Amino acid sequence: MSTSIQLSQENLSRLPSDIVRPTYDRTNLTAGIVHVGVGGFHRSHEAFYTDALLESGGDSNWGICGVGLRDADGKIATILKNQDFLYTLIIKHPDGKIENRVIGSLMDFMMGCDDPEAVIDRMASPDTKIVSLTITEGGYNVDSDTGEFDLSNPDAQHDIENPLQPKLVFGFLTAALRKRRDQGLPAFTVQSCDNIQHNGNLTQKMVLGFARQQDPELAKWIESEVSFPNAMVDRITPVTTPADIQYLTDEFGLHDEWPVTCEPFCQWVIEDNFSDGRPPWEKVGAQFVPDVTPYEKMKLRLLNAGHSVLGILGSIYGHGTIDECVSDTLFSTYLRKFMDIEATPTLDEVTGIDLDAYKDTLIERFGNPNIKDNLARICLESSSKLPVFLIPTVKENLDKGGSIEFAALVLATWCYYSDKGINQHGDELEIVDELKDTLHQAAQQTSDDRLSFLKVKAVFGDLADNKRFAETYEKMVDTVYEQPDVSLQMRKMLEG
Ligand code: CS2
Repeated sequence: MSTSIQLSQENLSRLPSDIVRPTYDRTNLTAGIVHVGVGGFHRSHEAFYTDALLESGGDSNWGICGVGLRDADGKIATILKNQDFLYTLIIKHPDGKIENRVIGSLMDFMMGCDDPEAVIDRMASPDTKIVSLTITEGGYNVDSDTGEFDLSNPDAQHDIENPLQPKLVFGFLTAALRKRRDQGLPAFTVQSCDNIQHNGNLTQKMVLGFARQQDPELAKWIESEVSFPNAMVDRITPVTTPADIQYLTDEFGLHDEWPVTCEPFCQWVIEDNFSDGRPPWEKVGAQFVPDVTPYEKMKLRLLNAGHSVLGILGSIYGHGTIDECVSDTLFSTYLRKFMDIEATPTLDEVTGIDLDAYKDTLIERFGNPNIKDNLARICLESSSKLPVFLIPTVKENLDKGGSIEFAALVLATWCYYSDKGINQHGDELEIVDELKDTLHQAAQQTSDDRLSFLKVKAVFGDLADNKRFAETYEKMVDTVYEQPDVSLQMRKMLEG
């Protein structure tokens, strides 16, 4: 196609007819939601549900104002502004079918690091009913020793002293809630959309941990007035690639600088606990339940842990993406066995969900050949993920005498991965992890002390003190260091 159309509100009517686009009046939207952390996941999930709701005739008070708090968010801010906050969601089905939808629910974007007071005012505005967050597991500023708010973080100290110039999200929320209280306005809901067990409870704990240091009176008000609903969120959203951008240009002559790709599957299970109203997301497929616990446990321990199992073992073996792993029968059998004998026995019954069917669907989703979900994304920040996805399963199985071998091989392989930084063929791995250096140093001591990696308490807690686990892990470490072709050990375990 020779001429390309820049994605913008004005150009929406010029797009080819097979691109779905918002038909509701975007000029009339009010930001009832302020969202911190506008990455791919927010754009494939909450913004997608909210767009569907607006499209179905929903209340125009539920527009979304995005917020970036880090300098690095400047790029998305600029791109979205140039596109009138529109972007394309490229939904890729396993059979090759692709749905393209321009999403219109985002209506503004603000940078907290450029003008913190403007962001605080926006959150404090009576229009704002919900401040939602996707700040990743690491963004919650948890002290890994105590599980409390980490006061040793210099940014947290800065924020305690400078209430109107915060850097971390907790400072922004606290300052905005102070304004709401002082103006006699109801508190907004703080809604985590991160993939963490009891994400609402954790957010509440961290907000209160911060607020108590800065202003104990306000902390009391927050405790009694602000809702922090727990939720389980799910949609596989790989990192956008230049090929995704090119696809829109080649197929449709559409110029979108930052589209998002995702799978067709989408799930959002939310506890119905909102301080100042909420959108009726149930009209577009979200589920409201009294207790989200069984759903989130199921998702974290099967889907996310499953990803980590493939991510770590697949990286050392030399696979590149999740679909490549599951098309290798050895890997998909290993994954299923891990899910069946280690993860499933730790799960509670989930009303209306057949766990076997859920696992079948997971393997199908992972196998979607059009979602090239890179193992580097899966292994990103493993030190924050594994303590949530995998280690609790190991601990529960140790308590009740269950199987631990399948997970132990993954952790031993992670030690090798952190130590060597290469796969079995000698190719360098792209490791991005806040604790990369600590993990590397600990793993390097393995030849002197085979448990050195397992002794990183911030990640494993006291796992190294468990005799049964330590013995199994040591054996696995020996095997992987002797023979980094992990497929041999995987095969042995499946045959044994
Ligand atoms: C992945 C998740 O980050 C990871 O390791 O398991 O991002 C996963 O794709 C999402 O939670 C799916 O909902």
